[in-house]
Amino acid sequence: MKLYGHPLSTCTRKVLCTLAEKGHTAEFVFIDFAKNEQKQPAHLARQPFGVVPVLEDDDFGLYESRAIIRYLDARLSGPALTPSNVRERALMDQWISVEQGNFSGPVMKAVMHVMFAPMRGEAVDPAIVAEGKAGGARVLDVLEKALADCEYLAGGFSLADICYLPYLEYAFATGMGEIITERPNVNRWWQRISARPTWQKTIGKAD
Ligand SMILES: N[C@@H](CCC(=O)N[C@@H](CS)C(=O)NCC(=O)O)C(=O)O
Repeated sequence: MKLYGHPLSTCTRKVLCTLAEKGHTAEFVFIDFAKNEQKQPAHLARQPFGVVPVLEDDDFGLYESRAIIRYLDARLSGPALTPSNVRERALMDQWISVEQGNFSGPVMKAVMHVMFAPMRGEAVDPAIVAEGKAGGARVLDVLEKALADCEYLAGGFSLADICYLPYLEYAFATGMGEIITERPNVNRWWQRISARPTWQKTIGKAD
């Protein structure tokens, strides 16, 4: 298998973490954003929207990180990351949809602003940060209740937990960690899932 991606990309990280959880690796093909490689014809032939990641499994190509991690979980040996219980599986899908539809957008808008405004010689705009935090907090308020009496979002550790990890990591890295730490159940969940060796490996903090 080949994975086309960028090690700092949130969507690539979901796939790398899933591979690690399954106990597999893929050949990593670095797509250099600094050279705009994701918008070049060779990559557009794999991913017509000009983004990463892309998975190639022999003659089968697949893009969209959440589709890729579902494919990998079904395709590879290793621990199941999708609950067998039909209601837990439905909950997993619900939380992945909430991540995609409500959480990662506002959080990443603020994260990118904090990371890139100084590089453009611009001041960080507190209003953009506040908006991202408010959007993230709205979802974390809901997760706080959902995590009141369970360790993970959908039964055992699942693809749903993996989907939140990259965005929570960047929230901390850009000074927005309090939206996590001020919610005790969310904070315990974050501590639990981010300590996994597979996540530490994904972000380059462990072998
Ligand atoms: N919905 C897509 C989003 C992919 C995406 O936005 N990837 C970002 C990195 S996380 C990217 O390639 N950005 C480069 C660009 O927009 O030019 C997925 O889940 O795979």
